[in-house]
Amino acid sequence: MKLRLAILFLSLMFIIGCKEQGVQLLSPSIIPAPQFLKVDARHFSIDAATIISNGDDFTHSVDFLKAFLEQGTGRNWETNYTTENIITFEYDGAITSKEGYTIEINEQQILIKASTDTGAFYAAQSLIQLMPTDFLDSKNISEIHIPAVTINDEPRFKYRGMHLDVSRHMYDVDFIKKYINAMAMLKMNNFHWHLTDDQGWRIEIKKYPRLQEVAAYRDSTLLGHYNDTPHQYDGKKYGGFYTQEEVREVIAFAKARHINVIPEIELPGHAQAAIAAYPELGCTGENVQVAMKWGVFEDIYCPSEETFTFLENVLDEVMELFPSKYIHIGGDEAPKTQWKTSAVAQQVIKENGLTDEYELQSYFIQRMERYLNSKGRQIIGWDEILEGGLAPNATVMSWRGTQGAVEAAQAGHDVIMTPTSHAYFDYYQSENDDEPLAIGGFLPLEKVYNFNPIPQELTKEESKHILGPQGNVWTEYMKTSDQVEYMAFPRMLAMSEVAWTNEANKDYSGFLNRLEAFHKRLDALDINYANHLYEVSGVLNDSLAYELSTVTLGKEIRYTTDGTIPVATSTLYERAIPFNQNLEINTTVFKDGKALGKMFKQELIYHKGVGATLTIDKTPHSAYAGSGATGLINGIKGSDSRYGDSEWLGFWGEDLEIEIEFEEPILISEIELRFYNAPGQWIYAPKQFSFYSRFESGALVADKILLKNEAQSSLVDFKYDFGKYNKSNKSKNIKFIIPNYGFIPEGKQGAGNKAWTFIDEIVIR
Ligand code: TNX
Repeated sequence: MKLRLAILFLSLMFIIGCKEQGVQLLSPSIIPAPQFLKVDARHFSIDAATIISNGDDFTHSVDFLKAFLEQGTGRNWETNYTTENIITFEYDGAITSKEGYTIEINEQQILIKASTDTGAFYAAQSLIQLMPTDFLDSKNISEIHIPAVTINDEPRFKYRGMHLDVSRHMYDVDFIKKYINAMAMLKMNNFHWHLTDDQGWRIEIKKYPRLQEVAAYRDSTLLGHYNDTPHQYDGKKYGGFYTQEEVREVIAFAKARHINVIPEIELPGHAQAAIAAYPELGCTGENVQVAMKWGVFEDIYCPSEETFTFLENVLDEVMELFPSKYIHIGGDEAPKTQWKTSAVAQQVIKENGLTDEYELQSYFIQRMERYLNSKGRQIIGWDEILEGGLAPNATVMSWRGTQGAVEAAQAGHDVIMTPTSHAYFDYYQSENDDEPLAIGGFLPLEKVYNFNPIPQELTKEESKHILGPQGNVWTEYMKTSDQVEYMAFPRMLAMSEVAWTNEANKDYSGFLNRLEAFHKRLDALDINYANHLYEVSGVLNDSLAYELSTVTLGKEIRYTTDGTIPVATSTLYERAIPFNQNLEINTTVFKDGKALGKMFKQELIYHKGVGATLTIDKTPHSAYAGSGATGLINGIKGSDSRYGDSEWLGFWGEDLEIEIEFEEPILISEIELRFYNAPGQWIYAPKQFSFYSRFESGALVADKILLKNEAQSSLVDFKYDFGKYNKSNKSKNIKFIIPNYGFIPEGKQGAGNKAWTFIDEIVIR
């Protein structure tokens, strides 16, 4: 399909001003945004006589739309051909994109063209989004007015995925269908079903009944967060599995919505549940339990012939059920400790001339790949499958950043982009303290939206290997489907636009205004989405004034600085608030005199470092760059519970030198340093740091300070008395040398990897 220069008339206003004979038209709020959309003032009205063409080529999409219309209008819809008052589906071979379509609406008809049923289906989805949001709720609609639009559309990426982990927590088949239905609405086409993990095996495999009897259940589940120690458990048996019948039902449901279901059967790691059922699959032969807490476990499959036979048999049943070309075999987070001491593993290493356990992992994956390839399937694996040599035909799912993606694409492998920095919907989406407990991290909607799945390092040719992005929903902290919805929406909407809409046609503020309108649609679908649209965010500008903003149009921001709760008559925010003393700002979004969102509170500490010059000898990791180096002396402390917010800076494995130069020499009495500490997320406060300070007198003072790192809390907030170095001498500068914690010790999450250092406000008093 030839796309003309895309001019997106993406609604700045929710309601188009045009009132035609009393007809109020909604401005289109389609998500993901079509590549080309033009609206004119006319409209088409669906009334009691409107019919639908039987569109021989697209019976399935026609039926889908018909069912929707019948449900909404409460009448039977006839199919026929005429030229007026009709919704017509037409085959158009000139539309070369297999998923592309066009919609042309005028007073007489709605004309949909596509060259495949998939294209016609996406057209139907767009058309549904042009109908009133409460369509399905309001029977007795005598006339439905649809704006006269022209849409030319096709996706940017051919892979548009959502993942769901059903091992850590499990959800009923109805919910899985609801999730798939929402994906289809957003034109996503791959559902990655994470079916097995340490905490539970969730797919019926008839040949191995102990997978159902043992591996599907754990005796107890961790309470609270993994970082809360000592660990406590609920003492309740938890589990279940999807029968093959149910799996078939889900696949058929997805297929009818043009969604492919990719099963994931994890190997060689994340296999503790299977080993609990069949200890002979492990390397120690010892009995283990299905895991009751989260993380990475030592018990992995032993590379014995018995294991390979088991896995091949399991995959035979899986392939019987899933028509998907891709089968995901995991490959992530497989500790090699047990292989090092296992005679069987060492024998396989020797017999196959492998150099170490990493090559053994690669041997393991390649062997599984050969098996699946021989049955006409392709494997997908997490980016660890690059270690020790990539399986020849594997597609890589890049999650630990984008380096794996670059490496794989350059080696000619296909890649799916799911980096933790932009695609992990189990991370917090807001800095509010009352968010439901989550694994950690911080991934606000805007960051998802601004994700560009093509890594900069790739050439145009190499970037053809990037199949597309995927949002991942790991469910350690999502006990219910309501929670899954809260974490997945609206970030799934943002990801759908990342996957579908070309970069040039994306626009975050336009998206937010469409999202605001879309809330009603989500309400109608009974989806428990998170709403952070009516919040205030603040930033300190270069002239040391604090700027407030909110993301949707047509709202007022009101605030107080005396500790009281803002009301409709509090100060209206019009210009940045000067920061020349300690400030406590309380602020809320209002519309028509009513508070919409919750109150946002920000404390600003006017300390002696504010306004000084700060340099760091390293650049923070791009995923955790906060508000840059000056953010360390902007008077704003980072969140005590979200290290990925706009204040914390994250550095991976690097030693740091941070220097603060004061405009005028100052007398320092106390210094406060803050480090984040979250061993579960590989983040460790340093064990020590040193500082140097040059006095006005020319003298230099230096000292080394040991930090107690036994902190059980997420924060190492350290204050020290600087006055003892310096009773009356003013400092011209101060320099901190902060060595990284080093390698993560055995027995901890991420053992053997470099630790992260997270630092935020350096408060100088
Ligand atoms: C890492 S992503 C994992 C999962 C966890 C997730 C939590 C990946 C391949 N492995 O097992 O659930 O982090 O964010």
